[in-house]
Amino acid sequence: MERCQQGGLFIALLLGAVAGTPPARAQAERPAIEVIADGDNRFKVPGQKTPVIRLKAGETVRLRITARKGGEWNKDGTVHSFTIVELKEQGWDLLLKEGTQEFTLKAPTDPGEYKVKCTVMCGRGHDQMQMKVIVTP
Ligand SMILES: [Cu+2]
Repeated sequence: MERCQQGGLFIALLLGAVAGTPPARAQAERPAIEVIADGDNRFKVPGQKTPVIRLKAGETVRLRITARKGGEWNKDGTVHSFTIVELKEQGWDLLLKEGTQEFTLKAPTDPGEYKVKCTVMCGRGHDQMQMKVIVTP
């Protein structure tokens, strides 16, 4: 089953290339998604009252995260994290230093709502430092 799907994907990619629409191009066109892990120990997305990121299942995304330190931080200089616990193995465990960093990640293949949380003891408000990622098919 797995092999069969991969074979199908390969053929689809091949057909895409032949048709002149390389799949990588569509991915590169999406601008980076801005997130702030702020000094008041809240996640923020510019222009949103409640921060939510919406992704398509399996797409490649770039996150540009700006972190500002709260009242506490780790000895190694990590001030917050951007972590989806069930997706840690897939790289969704970003350790944030002060400043702006960019990360390239693959959206989960299972649609649904995922909770992002900060795993660094960042001081007051840390326990509520959460946001959502919504993945659609
Ligand atoms: Cu925290």
